[in-house]
Amino acid sequence: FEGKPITCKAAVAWGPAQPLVIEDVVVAPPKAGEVRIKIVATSICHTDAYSLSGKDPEGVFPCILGHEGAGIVESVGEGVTSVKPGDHVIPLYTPECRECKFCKSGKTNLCQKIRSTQGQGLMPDGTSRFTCKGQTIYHYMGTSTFSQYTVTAEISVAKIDPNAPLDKVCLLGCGIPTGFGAVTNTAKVEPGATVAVFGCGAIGLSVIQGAKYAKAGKIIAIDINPSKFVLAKQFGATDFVNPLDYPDKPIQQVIVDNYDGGVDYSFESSGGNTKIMRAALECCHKGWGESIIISVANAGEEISTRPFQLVTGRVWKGTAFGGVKGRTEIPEYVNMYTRGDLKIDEFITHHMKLEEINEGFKLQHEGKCIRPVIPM
Ligand code: AHE
Ligand code: ZN
Ligand code: ZN
Repeated sequence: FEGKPITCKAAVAWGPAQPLVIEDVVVAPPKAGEVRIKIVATSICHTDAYSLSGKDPEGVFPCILGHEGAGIVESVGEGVTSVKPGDHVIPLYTPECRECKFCKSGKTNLCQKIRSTQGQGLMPDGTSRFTCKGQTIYHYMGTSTFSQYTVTAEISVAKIDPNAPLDKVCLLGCGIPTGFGAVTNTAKVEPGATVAVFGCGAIGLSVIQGAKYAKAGKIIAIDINPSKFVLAKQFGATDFVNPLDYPDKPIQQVIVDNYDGGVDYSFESSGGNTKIMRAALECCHKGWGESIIISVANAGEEISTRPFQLVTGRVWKGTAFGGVKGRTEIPEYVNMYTRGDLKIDEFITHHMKLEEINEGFKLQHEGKCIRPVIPM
C-alpha cells in the first residue's frame, strides 16, 4: 500500500461565489478504508451551485466540488475488500456502511458513519487528500468529482457493470436516482395514482420517469418555463400546467379544482423555493395526499402551512438521494439503463470541457441546460 501522490487537473473553488479555476492539484494515495478513483466523467447539480454560492453552512473553501460522476478505481488503501483497481464505480455522497444504526434500521438510506467529517470537507480520519500550491484543499460531499483523480471512503462507492458507458451513467451519482427513488422508495406511488411534479429540471424529469415506471395514471408537469414541457412529455408526463396562465388563482387551487380535489402524490423539485413546497403540499387530496420535498432550500429558510392541512390527512415528507441505498441499488439503476429500461441520454443537453465548467453552471442557472457531461 505504498501508493504515490498523483498530480492532475481539477476545478478548484477558491472562495464563495468565485468562478472555479482549473489547477494542478496533488492527490495523495488512499489511506486505510479509502479508494482513489480516476474520474472519467462528471456533471453539475444544483447543489454544487448552492455550495459555491456561499449559502451552504457546510461549504468550506478552498474545495473541489462535484458529486455526480463516474470513474475507475486506480488504487485502494489497506483493508479495502469490496473494490479493486480497475473496477468501474460511481462515488456516493450518501454512503452505505451496512453497520451503523441508520443502515441497520431498514427505514432510511441516510448512513451516518462518516457524516460529520464529510460535512467538514474531510476524509474520515479528519484530513484531506488534496493539496494545491502547497495549500490544503477540502473535499466536498465525500466525492469531489471535479478532479481527474479523487479519494473517497470505500463505503462511498457503488461498483457497477464495467460495460456501462461512464460518460452516461455518471448522472446516476445524484439527480436521476434522487427523483426516481422519491417516487419508488419514498412515496411508493401505486398504479393509477395521480401525481403532480413542481419543477421540470433534472429532478422533476426523473420524478416523471419514476412515476411512469410506477404506472401512475396522470402525471402533471408544472413549470413556469413552458419549454420544459417538451422533455417532460417525452419522459411520460400526461398533463402540463403553467402557473403563469392562472394569475388570479394560487396554483394549489388550480390543481385541486381541475383534478377532482387534488393529487394522490406531489413532488417538489423547484430548486429550493419554500412557497412552491407549500403549494405542493396544499394541492394534495384531502384525507390521503402525500407531498415529497426533494430540493435543497437555502439555510435559514422555513416552510409553512396551516396545521389543518395535515389534520385533514395530507402528509408532508422529504427525501435525500431518493431514499436510495447506493452500494445496493445504484448497480441496479445502471443495469436498468443498459437494458433500455431507464432513460439517461435524454438528460444530457450539453457536452463541455473541464475548462468550460463555469459556463455549465451559468447555463443551468439560466434554465438552458438539464445536465452537461464533462469528460475528465
Ligand atoms: N449542507 C446543506 C444541505 C445539503 C443537502 O440537503 N444535501 C442533500 C443532498 S443534495 C443533492 O444534490 C442530502 O443528501 N442531505 C443529506 C445530508 O446528510 O446532508 C445545508 O443546507 O446545510
Ligand atoms: Zn445533487
Ligand atoms: Zn451506515
